Amino acid sequence: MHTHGASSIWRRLSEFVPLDAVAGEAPAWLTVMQSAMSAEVVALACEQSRFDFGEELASLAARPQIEAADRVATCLRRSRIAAAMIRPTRVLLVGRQNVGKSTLFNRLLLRERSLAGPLPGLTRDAVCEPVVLSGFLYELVDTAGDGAATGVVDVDAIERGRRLREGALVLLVVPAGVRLGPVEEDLVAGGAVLLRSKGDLLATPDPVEPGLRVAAASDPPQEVRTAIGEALRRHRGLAPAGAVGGPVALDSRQWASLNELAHRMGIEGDCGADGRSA
Ligand SMILES: Nc1nc2c(ncn2[C@@H]2O[C@H](COP(=O)(O)OP(=O)(O)OP(=O)(O)O)[C@@H](O)[C@H]2O)c(=O)[nH]1
Ligand SMILES: [Mg+2]
Repeated sequence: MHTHGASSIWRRLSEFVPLDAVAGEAPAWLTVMQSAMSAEVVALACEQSRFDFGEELASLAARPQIEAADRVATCLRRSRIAAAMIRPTRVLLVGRQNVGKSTLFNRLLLRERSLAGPLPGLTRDAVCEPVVLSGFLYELVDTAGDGAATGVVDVDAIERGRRLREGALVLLVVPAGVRLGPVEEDLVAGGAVLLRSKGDLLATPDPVEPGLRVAAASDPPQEVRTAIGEALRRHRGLAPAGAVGGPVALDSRQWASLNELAHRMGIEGDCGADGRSA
């Protein structure tokens, strides 16, 4: 929200969030609100402005472990949802040349960022852009297609694309009706999300073909965004984005305290200090 210094709007905002709490060091929820890229993150920041995370942890630490363990586990679960909203997870669009990766990339960004067209090997180097899908933040990467390196295709770019896959979520793009090759089978076995592109080209779509089917070139962009956002969310086992119903860790300091408490209680705190899921 841009208030452009309009004091009346700023005063109205205080009805939703306690702006008088802003004196001194900026609280974590305010930093989150200032950099919010989606309505879901604003809802989360508003909700968190009403909790005191430090107090919550202190009260949990003071309870007998048997009582506190459940609440710490719940706090971790909620904190992971919050982390996925405010810290980007890298998602790579991977697949053979000409399968429609860049077309899909542009639809998800709602602008023509990557060059797309019928010539195979058009994308020669990775292009990264932030995008919010279903309320969760991603760093979306359009990569050079896998295929025979010809004079047109830059082998180094293909290699750079492969390196970017380390630790990233892979969205494997295979046209509808096309059988998966061994490389693609391996990617799916390794946890890639399978996406069937060019769904409009199949006269009679196979209802049992695995993978989410889209026609990025012709489907309304919002439908494509929702379908892919929800597929990623389900794949990651995340509850819907937005307010989470209780205090959560929002920055690296809060995450470190939460992980330390979880560790002391013998609970799996599988998030790093930066809030990323392991
Ligand atoms: N019919 C149809 N054509 C599509 C669709 N999506 C992409 N295409 C076409 O497929 C061709 C290749 O699209 P790109 O998005 O450039 O494919 P790419 O996978 O990025 O290709 P490389 O960069 O070579 O790896 C273009 O002519 C697109 O218009 C679709 O949903 N339906
Ligand atoms: Mg491309």
